[in-house]
Amino acid sequence: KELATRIAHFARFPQTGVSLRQMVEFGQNPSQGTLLRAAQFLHDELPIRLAHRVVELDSLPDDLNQMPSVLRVKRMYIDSFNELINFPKVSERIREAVKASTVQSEAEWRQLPRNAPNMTHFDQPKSATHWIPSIQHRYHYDVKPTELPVEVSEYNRSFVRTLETIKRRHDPVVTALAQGVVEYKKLRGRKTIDNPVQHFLDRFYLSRIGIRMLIGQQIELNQQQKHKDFVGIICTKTRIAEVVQEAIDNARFICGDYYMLMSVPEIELHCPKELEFMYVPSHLHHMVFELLKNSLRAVVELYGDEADSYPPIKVVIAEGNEDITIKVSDEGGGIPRSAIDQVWTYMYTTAQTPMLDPDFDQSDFKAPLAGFGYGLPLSRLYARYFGGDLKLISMEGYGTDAYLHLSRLSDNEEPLA
Ligand code: W6P
Repeated sequence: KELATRIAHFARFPQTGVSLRQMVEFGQNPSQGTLLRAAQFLHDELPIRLAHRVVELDSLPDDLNQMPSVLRVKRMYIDSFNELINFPKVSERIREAVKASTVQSEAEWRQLPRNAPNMTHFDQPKSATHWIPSIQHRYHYDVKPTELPVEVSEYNRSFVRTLETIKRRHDPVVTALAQGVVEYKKLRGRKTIDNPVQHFLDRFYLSRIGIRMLIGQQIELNQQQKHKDFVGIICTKTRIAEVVQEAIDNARFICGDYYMLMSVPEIELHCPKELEFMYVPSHLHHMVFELLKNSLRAVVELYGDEADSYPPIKVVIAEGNEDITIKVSDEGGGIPRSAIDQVWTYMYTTAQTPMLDPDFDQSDFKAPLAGFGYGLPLSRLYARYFGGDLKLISMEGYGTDAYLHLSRLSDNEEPLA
């Protein structure tokens, strides 16, 4: 079919990663012209990423690709793919106008030093990388206050509306795929998922984080900037202590609520004052909140919900050159070493409701203090997305330490499976 050919065509192009630094450099005080360039990049890049996912969904083993929920997810990716490739291209006239408003021409760009990063990508035709030079080097400053045709901002607005539709469409993807895995396990009489499926889900969800990050940035950059330290949804001066303290308050509240506790375990925070770094606050909150819920649960279940007091959970934040590391230590009895791997597998717990997206509106959602569901594996993906990681070390019979590493070197490109 024609659609299948198109998908296959786009899936042959390599995906193009963007680093946190690139997102920030590109997104600072963007003019309508810069936003248009970003739109052009996304207009090329998103169909490529979506097509890769469709191909992967199609090639899931053992009829997992035939589960109704998996087909539903595939349909979402195809619908969004179609919407994007049917979205009009920027007209020659508009493109020329934007080009004229920028300081440097493509010819000038070509004369730049050969060792400029990703220089070689530039000549690769028909891939989204074509737009990347401007993103990577910001050689195309829109400093000339030239009047851009009104069509530029109209195009931007219209493209943002399309992105909003797509983002909303994909809200239920994590839950739907989880449902698909349940259907599969039922059909095959399985209790666990095997490594290939685990790896597929890791790749798939990681890719989803990236797509939503890019879409979120584009939508946000087109709004009026709310706060001076924000570039899209990235905060260039994320005050870690503040975000972590909020996660502490929220986790303790939910814990007390869930277990109906008289006294909720204390959580001590040791953090260098004024420690700031560039990050997405909602991601940070999401990960720390997830770790704290697990620690609280372990402590409360070990000591019982009627205890007068509990051993406190300790959060230590260390600032290195390479990483900022957040350690969460509990004395909740630990996990047997043989069970550690289980923690990272996607086991669907029935109580699970979308606590899964940091950008998902959760205000009306009463969270269960769910156990090992999707929370930890997804948090690890959020950490890895910006070059960090999440590790657990447990002393069975005592407690667990979780290490959340966040890379300070914002040059890490998105990991693209
Ligand atoms: C536990 C199990 C766990 C998972 C993640 C973080 C903390 C903890 N504590 O007992």
